[in-house]
Amino acid sequence: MASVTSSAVVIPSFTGLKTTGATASRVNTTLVKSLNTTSKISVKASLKDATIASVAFAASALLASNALAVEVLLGDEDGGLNFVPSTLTVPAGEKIVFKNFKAFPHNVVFDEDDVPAGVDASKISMSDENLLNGPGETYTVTLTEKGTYSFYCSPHQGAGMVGKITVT
Ligand SMILES: [Cu+2]
Repeated sequence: MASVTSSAVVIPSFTGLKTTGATASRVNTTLVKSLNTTSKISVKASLKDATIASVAFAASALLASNALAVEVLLGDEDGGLNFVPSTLTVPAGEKIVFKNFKAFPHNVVFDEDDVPAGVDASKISMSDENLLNGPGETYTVTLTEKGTYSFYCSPHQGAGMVGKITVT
């Protein structure tokens, strides 16, 4: 008795759903068709805008990175204990990003005896205990005083991991 009742309920509601579904999908198709025409145009337009915007963004990001940052790798391609480049010239105020590359841990310490007069080497250096341990870790410094700055990696100074920056 219970099963008869439930199937009697199910059949009409299924039919009803089917009818409604068919009608709805026909309406939907028409709607989608008419929407497609306009949405294609607007998608094209917005894609074009997005492309222009992303090109403009990429260009400004490139300009910004070129103008405001120089990268020095810690460790060379072959795992050698070197800064790459080890000698560089940067304009005053340009960001210098030291980036862990190979054979880490490394750090960046400026030689207190070989920085321009008035510059406190400890303020621009990492501490001896502070090491860059992971790949891609960075230490960023901005030098504003013109002159030459000697720097080294304290764990590898004895192995020749030293460099010189000229700020102009
Ligand atoms: Cu090192």
